[in-house]
Amino acid sequence: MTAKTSHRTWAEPYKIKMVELLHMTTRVEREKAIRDAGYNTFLLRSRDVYIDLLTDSGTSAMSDRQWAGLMRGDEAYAGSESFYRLEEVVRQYYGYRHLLPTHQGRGAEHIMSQLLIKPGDFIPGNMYFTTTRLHQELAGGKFVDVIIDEAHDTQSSHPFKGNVDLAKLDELVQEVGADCVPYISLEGNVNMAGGQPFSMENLKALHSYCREKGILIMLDATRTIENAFFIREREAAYAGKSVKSILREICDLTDGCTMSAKKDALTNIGGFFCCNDDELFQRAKNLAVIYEGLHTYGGLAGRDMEAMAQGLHEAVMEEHQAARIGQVRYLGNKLADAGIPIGLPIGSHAVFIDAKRFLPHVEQDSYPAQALAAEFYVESGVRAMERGNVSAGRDPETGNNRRPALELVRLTLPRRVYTQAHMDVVAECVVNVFQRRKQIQGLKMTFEPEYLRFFQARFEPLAKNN
Ligand code: PLI
Repeated sequence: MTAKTSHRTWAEPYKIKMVELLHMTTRVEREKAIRDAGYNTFLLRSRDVYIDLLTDSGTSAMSDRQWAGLMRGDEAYAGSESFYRLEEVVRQYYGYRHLLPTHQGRGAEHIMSQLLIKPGDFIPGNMYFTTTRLHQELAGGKFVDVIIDEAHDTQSSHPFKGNVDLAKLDELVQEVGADCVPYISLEGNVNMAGGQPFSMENLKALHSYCREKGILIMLDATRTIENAFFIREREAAYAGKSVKSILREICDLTDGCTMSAKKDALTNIGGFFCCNDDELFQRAKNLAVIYEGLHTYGGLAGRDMEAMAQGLHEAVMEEHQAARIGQVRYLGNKLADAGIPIGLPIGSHAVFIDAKRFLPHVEQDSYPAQALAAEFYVESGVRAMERGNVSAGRDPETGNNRRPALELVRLTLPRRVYTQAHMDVVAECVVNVFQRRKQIQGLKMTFEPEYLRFFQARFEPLAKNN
């Protein structure tokens, strides 16, 4: 791709019109804040955070056009014009026939799981996502990981660590029968694997396999525009194509999707479910009125749908994706150059720190990634998120911690929010903590909620030499 103007490769294609002031804290204040939060960064108050890299979900900066869209929102209960505008944009970029807005991604996951899964079913997928798997389990299904082995190894530089291992998938289908596999849950830029893409070649092979077996492919489209960017960059046959056309080709090979619009789509709230099948859509609309709202708003205000429609136009822009992914790489490369163990290749939405290699002396049931995220906060007011043993939860059959191969701290970059100087502060923070890593102890869990424990669990430090 040739740059339209001469600028540095990933410089931002926008300028700042309004700023939000940040609150600075002292180390003593942060030590108290993290103690009060039970060493869980989800329980910190945002006013106590300097650089918030907890998540890229709902944290994007909206553009002037999105803010203008808020004024245009049609707040009719039924048949809102904003819905029809959103429907047109989703059809244009994603290509599915039917759109059902939902309050956010998990609302769509709930509806889809209830519609497609019957008790005793198996749902293969390219690695679990927390809310996705929980909804599959609540519907009576069992998730089975069929991602390629390289995805579980932070040091593998495989360009498409989000690929499905078709041999693993076939083994499952042979064992349980295709009738017990309603669909494969295929995520773009797999979050828990470090923001790693699948290739179009892999998706085409998956499509042929699933057509032959009568298994649907349901896409988690949350970060699939970013996946399309990686396909263009890494798959020779797509080098000259646009992100838009690659996104469309991905969707055309799938049967429907769930979407958290709080990521790719640059909005602060929202999601949707899409499908091509008329009968499935009828049933989805009917469930929506119980759990979300009428099918032309699905838990969203008209203005939210306007912001989403405009956000999607901006999200598929080449220069937006170049800046987005460029900024993540800037931070990742700085950390890698300083010898910090990070997940490779650097993903699209976050830099993942390998807590097992950062804190080899902390055993996994003492939650090294949770402890490390708390240390980053105390060091510099940088808020990160654990993506390891706490997030993975317990095996429902044994009740034991799942102890996933990946024990990661995620430094997640909100879209269009922070500057290069902020990234330098984050890198300094991580390097400072790395220098004193031997003094860092693990944690013990003192409160564990029943579902999605990482959001609300509380911890305290293990006594020294424990
Ligand atoms: O947070 P929701 O309900 O809008 O979306 C749930 C969800 C579904 N799929 C994927 C791949 C996600 O990443 C996701 C939410 N992710 C969050 C909140 C995150 O911090 O990564």
